[in-house]
Amino acid sequence: DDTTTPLVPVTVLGTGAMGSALARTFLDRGHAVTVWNRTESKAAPLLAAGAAWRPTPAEAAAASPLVVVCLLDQTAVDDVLAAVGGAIDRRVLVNLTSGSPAHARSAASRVTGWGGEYVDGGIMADPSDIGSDRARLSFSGSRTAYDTHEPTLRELGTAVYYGDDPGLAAVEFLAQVGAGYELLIGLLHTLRLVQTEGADVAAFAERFAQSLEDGYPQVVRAIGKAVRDGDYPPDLGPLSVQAPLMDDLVAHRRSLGVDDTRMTEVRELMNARVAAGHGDEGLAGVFELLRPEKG
Ligand code: FVH
Repeated sequence: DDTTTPLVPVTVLGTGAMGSALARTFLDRGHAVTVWNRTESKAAPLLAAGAAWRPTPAEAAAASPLVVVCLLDQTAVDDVLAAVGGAIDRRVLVNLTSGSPAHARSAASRVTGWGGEYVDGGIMADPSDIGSDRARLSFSGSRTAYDTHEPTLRELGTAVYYGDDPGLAAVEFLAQVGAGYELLIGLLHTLRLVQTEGADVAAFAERFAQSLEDGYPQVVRAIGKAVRDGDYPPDLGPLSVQAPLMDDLVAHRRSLGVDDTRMTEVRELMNARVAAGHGDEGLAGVFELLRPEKG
């Protein structure tokens, strides 16, 4: 019926794996889509699917009120922003390229300097997830621009807006991905231990995955609240009980020749907290010893 608001025309700058998935999703939802890519041939499938081509970033940006940028890295974004320049005037630029909070803030000031509005975003998904709720997107920056285009951006996956500071989406992305790698490097070292002891690494990984589903979520939530409040009740038990276990964990890895860097770090932090009189508190209290120091 003609009461529905007309779909926003969208320009996508960068049609690599992810940029193509974004453009195709907008096409599938019925938007008029304009694309530009440094290598024109890579945009061919999208043109065949109905997207319009513009030969320069500026002309492509001028074609739509909503301009989505998805390029390899921050250097690419800087190159393309320079080529867009004043063409972004009175338009919204949504940057979905992975990058640092500082870069998001500098890109935001460039875009607003040209009369545009800037929204930064992080995509936690593979290109094949785009268009489904398996794709998780974080956004930050101009609240009015986000509110205006939220319906369109939500077509890409589940979207969360973190606030006016354009750097907040990158903070969330780097924290989520960073916590994941901190966990997974520890898992990889532990799989080396499991294999060295002659056990089945895949079976162990299956059991560990189960324990991540069962026990860890409430520990993660409890630690978040404890750090927020600066109050550290026992979490995986009191530190006085946890700390002695560390000697076994470190010794076992050392006996197998398995890396014990992180386990030794945990032991030293726990022992320091116990020595400072916090043995009746939880592991979360180790937060007080981590750089940068508070205050
Ligand atoms: N792909 C994924 O699974 C991950 C999931 C999480 C989020 N990332 C981020 O998405 C950004 C783009 O990643 P991508 O997978 O699309 O990367 P490519 O397929 O390699 O496409 C890169 C595009 O960037 C263009 N490009 C590179 N350098 C420049 C430049 N100096 N000037 C202009 N464009 C440039 C490249 O153009 P071309 O090589 O086709 O000419 C592609 O369009 C990324 O931030 C991931 O961290 C994806």
